[in-house]
Amino acid sequence: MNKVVAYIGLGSNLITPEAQIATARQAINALANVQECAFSSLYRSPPMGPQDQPDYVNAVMAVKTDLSPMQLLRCLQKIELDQGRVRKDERWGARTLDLDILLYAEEVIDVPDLIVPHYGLAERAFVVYPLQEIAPTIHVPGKGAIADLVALCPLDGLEKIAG
Ligand code: A4P
Ligand code: MG
Repeated sequence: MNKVVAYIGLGSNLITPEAQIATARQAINALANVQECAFSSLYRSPPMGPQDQPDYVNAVMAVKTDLSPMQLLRCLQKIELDQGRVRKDERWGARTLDLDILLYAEEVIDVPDLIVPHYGLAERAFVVYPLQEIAPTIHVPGKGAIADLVALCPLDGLEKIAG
């Protein structure tokens, strides 16, 4: 299979989020058939959803891979579990690590376990701003050019973490 570029959204708001993101980055790089091409700055933002949880740290990573979208999803879910992710019933609750497939080449995927582009992509400042940082000319299938998505997306308290 040919390699494609996929974009992964990383998020954490528990147990030293910056360290969770760094560990996840290493774990993704350690996957067979996945190589990092770019990694955004880290961004901090207030929680979307329930407000009684800590601020989040988010980043976006571009990888080259010949894993299928579903194989990539299963690998990312294993990394989430390895880093102590506990799935709870509460929607949008606190988590040590959330790994979402934002984009997989130009593909549009809609199967029970996987929706690509990620369903919240265009509305989430903590996704579109870091995505634009590493892919300033990318086109999001069904949504538009990243510059247009950023222009329409309020910052909602998002700030780049220095350093
Ligand atoms: N799934 C479908 N499509 C995808 C995809 N493209 N990538 C399915 C990854 N998973 C995908 O995910 C639920 C199901 O989504 C999985 O079984 C998978 O097959 P999950 O990770 O178990 O649950 P979740 O992450 O709690 O649900 P959800 O709705 O994906 O949460 P979100 O949308 O990821 O939101 N605030 C800030 N500031 N920053 C954040 O990062 N994140 C969340 C979680 C809430 N508030 C936040 C942030
Ligand atoms: Mg998720």
